[in-house]
Amino acid sequence: MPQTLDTVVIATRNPGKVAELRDLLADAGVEVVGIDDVCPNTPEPDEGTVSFEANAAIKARAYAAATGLPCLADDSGLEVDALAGAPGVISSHYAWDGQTSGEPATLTRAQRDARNIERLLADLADVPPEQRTARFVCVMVLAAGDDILATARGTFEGRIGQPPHVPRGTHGFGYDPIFLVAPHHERTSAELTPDEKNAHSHRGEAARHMLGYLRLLRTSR
Ligand code: ITT
Repeated sequence: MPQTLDTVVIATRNPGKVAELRDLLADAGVEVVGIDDVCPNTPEPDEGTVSFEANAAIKARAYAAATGLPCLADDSGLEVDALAGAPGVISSHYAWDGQTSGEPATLTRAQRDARNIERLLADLADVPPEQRTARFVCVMVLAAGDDILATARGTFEGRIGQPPHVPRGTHGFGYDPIFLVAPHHERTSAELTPDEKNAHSHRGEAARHMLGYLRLLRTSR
């Protein structure tokens, strides 16, 4: 028998993401719960390095199996054209070439972000502004049991700035302080308010598509 979509588990331990998605999905009449609310001891599944879609599907299926509830997972990262799409799926551990084992265990999230930014700026040191085009990508996958019910993708276009003009801005996380938002490339995404970023970002776009799929799926069940 198909599961109802009255409650959806968000496959993240990041309370900020749960709150953000709870707001975005409220309009679909879905109750959104964090993985820690239903299954606090669920181990994190190993992600691969193939694609955002594959990683999000791995997480969504693993948590759907662990909780017995429909589960929504996201995977995201930064693609830089001059680096053939890198850092891509290894965005969160780019400074260590994607090797989580190479990262010192004592690093805070902010320190890890700073090391990734330093590495990316060094890799792009000789690349002129017009060739520094990049985009954030977010893929969300909704799974029930082993079935993938929906996949949604969002992108956020920009350019990687050059020192000493970047890093700058205090909002956001990750590569935001060096990402100059298209089309004007005047502000970094760390200089956008959270509402401005949500309105334009890869995660906001993917969430809005997913909201549409959830509404459709709920009316067809
Ligand atoms: P969880 O898996 O615990 O949710 P994470 O840090 O791995 O957190 P993501 O998979 O969503 O988060 O993103 C992977 C990396 O891509 C992230 O660590 C950042 O370096 C970068 N990234 C993704 N979205 C970003 C954004 O909106 N702004 C800046 N950097 C971002």
